[in-house]
Amino acid sequence: MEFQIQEPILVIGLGGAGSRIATGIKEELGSDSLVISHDPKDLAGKSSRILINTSPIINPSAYLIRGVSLGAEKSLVEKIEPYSTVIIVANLAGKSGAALAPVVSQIAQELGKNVLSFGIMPFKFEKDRIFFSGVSLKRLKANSDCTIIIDNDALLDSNPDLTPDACNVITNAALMHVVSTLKNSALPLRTNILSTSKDIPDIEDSLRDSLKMLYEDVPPKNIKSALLYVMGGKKVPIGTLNSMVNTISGIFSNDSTRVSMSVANGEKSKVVLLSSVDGETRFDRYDPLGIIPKENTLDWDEPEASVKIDLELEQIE
Ligand SMILES: Nc1nc2c(ncn2[C@@H]2O[C@H](COP(=O)(O)OP(=O)(O)OP(=O)(O)O)[C@@H](O)[C@H]2O)c(=O)[nH]1
Ligand SMILES: [Mg+2]
Repeated sequence: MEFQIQEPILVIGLGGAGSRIATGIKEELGSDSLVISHDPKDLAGKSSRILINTSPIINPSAYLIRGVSLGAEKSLVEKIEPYSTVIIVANLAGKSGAALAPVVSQIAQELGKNVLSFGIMPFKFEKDRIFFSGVSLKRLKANSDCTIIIDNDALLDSNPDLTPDACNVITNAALMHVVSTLKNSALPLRTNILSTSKDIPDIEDSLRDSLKMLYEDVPPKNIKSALLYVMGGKKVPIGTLNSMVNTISGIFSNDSTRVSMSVANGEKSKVVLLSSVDGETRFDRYDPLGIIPKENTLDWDEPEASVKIDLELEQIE
């Protein structure tokens, strides 16, 4: 089964990075967009937006942002209703994105939309975000037909010399590349991991680095299919392209693993690998209670949130 993209499409950006990337996707696909954040700066200049207003608190917790967003459900439903496909771009490494992704994806799913989501995972050193982003990803996955995970940390792990900013440039470009081919190539349903390399002249080295990044997140036996995008591939000899497909097929060595290739034009040559996975990934370990199956979790239906209540109680010392 493949993910179906049906027009009209709404691209929803959550948080600062989510809003920026969503605007890029909207331009690429010629679709509509909606940006949602608790920070007015993220929404500046955007025509369709929802501000999650936590005032007077200016440094709200992610749970509070989520709690306040529940009050915006009606306007969210109104905005999403007219579309067939919803593409959610959530920066799960940020507060707004991780807080809002479960809420927005749940509404889209309940309205019966085709939901494609992109989730950006934090760097390892962002320790305070790991747990929350893990739980948020689990819910985003459950509410989406297809989820594409971009793991900042895996890229940094396999390229320790990169700065966080350089990592963002690389992963955002890889994400945009997948988006630009959405209309021509099929996406498998389920969870996919996006991996790539930094700019290196040799395309086979780029493939090796992309695989290294992928292995940070998932054991090879859990990889069910792989789509290999070769940017600048029209300048690469056919023999090299062929041997790259053989290399990947050999590594996954599971007869049922499908490998396909899409060659794109481009100045620099580089590999972007989109692998669909089944079973455990590194992100399941971000939430220590994640091993408990859903049916044994009593309060799964509603994501945890805190609400803003101004109790008129005297402070008792
Ligand atoms: N891949 C990628 N990750 C990003 C990008 N921008 C931010 N991040 C990640 O998100 C983390 C938080 O960055 P912020 O700029 O605060 O992101 P934000 O979306 O505004 O998040 P909040 O303000 O917390 O809602 C960074 O440390 C990175 O891990 C981006 O453009 N690409
Ligand atoms: Mg921000």
